[in-house]
Amino acid sequence: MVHGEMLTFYTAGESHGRGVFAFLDGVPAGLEIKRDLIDADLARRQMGYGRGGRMRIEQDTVDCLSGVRGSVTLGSPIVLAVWNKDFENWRSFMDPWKIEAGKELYTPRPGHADLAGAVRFGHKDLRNVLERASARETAGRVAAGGVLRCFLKALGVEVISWVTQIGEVRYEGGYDRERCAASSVFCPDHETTRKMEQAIDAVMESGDTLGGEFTLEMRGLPAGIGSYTQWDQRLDTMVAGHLMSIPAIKAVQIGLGTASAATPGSRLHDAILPGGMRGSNNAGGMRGSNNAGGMEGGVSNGEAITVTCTMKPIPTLLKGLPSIDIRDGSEASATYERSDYCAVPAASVVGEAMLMIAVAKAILQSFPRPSMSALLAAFDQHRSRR
Ligand code: EPS
Repeated sequence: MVHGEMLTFYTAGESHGRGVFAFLDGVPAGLEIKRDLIDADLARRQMGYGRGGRMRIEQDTVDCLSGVRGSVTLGSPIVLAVWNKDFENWRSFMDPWKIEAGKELYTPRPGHADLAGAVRFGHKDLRNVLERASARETAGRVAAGGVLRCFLKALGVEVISWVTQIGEVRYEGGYDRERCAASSVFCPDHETTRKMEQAIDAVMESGDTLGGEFTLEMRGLPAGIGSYTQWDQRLDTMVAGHLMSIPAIKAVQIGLGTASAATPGSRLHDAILPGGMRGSNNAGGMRGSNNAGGMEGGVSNGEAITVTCTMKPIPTLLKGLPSIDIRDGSEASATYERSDYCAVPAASVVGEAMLMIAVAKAILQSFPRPSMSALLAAFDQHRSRR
């Protein structure tokens, strides 16, 4: 557990096991949980042009096994379940007590956890790795993220995301709620959406896969969340770590990110406008620009938190990449397992969840309170501070 951590979050579950589970401890008591909100996030995670056959089997919804009573948190540990419908087709291979042979795998996919995971745990059957390494696990993250969406909403904080790149097709504009919701790839521009779909169609035809990029924005977070006093309490440490943990994410940029390297300091740093101390009232707009992405010195500065994440292409290819048979090291092609062609839109929903988990942890680290009423009172007092 990280130094000073009040909120803990873990997941459990195998891709074709009984279900995917999320464990949250430290959510204050008295928070109203809206099940529809969690289910809406779970449904969005299943969407996106370029998803594979599994999404036609599943209809993910949240089940709550503990910690919530009458839609209100108790302050006790919360366990959420997203049951796998596909388990019925896999029961004889995934049963905890007795399994049949027939689903073993020996040729690791380059880019997947298969080989490195087998070395780590000494598995002789790659099935034992990929069942847990599968991105199916992200359903648990999104379910937990839904609980924290309710938490952040209660504090006046909102998170949005949109897809900014698929393959070589880029979108440079801003966010638009309606147009993003109407897009099959969660990109706010109709013409770019069409080009992104075409890029996905092309890889679907050739049996290839595509990665891309998405942007996250969190509005309404007051200044003063996180800390510069210890490396692991910096808000940027927490945000970057949580987002980097999403399967297939290879880069996380905060604010202007890598473009900061070529921008002189005189143009990069965000001018503090008169009245800038009021950053703590979470209104934003107290700075001439937001190149810092809403964080300075590991502490939120009252502007929007902006993060961009880069996703590599899914490593499961119809035409298996060069690999080996782990039983004797001989040359072989990687096994094809049903998968997605492009999961960037789905990853953007997971990104929202992980950003919400990171920031909720930071809020509860800065303001450790056992109940929502105590936290709201502390937050109100903080916001009115000059
Ligand atoms: C996924 C479920 C998985 C994959 C995909 C994401 O289901 P299945 O293996 O039964 O097809 O579709 O997983 C991966 C892309 C991966 O690399 O493991 C899901 O629910 O998101």
